[in-house]
Amino acid sequence: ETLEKLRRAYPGKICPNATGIEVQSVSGYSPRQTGDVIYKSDSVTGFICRNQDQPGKTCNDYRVRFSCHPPFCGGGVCWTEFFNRDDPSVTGDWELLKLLQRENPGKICDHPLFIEAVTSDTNAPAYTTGDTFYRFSPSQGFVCRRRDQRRRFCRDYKVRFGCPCKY
Ligand SMILES: [Ca+2]
Repeated sequence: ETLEKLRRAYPGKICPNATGIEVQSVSGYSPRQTGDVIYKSDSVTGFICRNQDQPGKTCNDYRVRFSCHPPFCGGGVCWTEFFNRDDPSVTGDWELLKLLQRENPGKICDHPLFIEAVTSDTNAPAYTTGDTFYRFSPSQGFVCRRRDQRRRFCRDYKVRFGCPCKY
């Protein structure tokens, strides 16, 4: 349950700088109660239990959660609608934050905290398509360039941004 993989599996659900981690086996026991030898458990890496560290058994199945600072905490993140300003027919799919802000005045905050990108036709998360992304960040937006792909083509994506709700 590393943060890297959890962020990919749950885009926008974990704050950028978590302050703490809490771990439980799926049956509700702490790692101390299960007796497993834990390889890593912190708010930077996440959680790792390796079978190779357990004498004569395998790791329990664990779930984790993280503590976050405001505005993430307390429902302070509000998502915009999805935007789809470009299609990948020329150089690629360009969904840059600056262009989207200019073309949709008042609809996106100045400094989004999160970005989510999905395919426009099937709503598949961008990280599942196998495309390589030139830009994919809440501060810059999203770009898929055809030249970066082995097959020289990108799927068409739409994006939305997570903003502090007070906006
Ligand atoms: Ca698009």
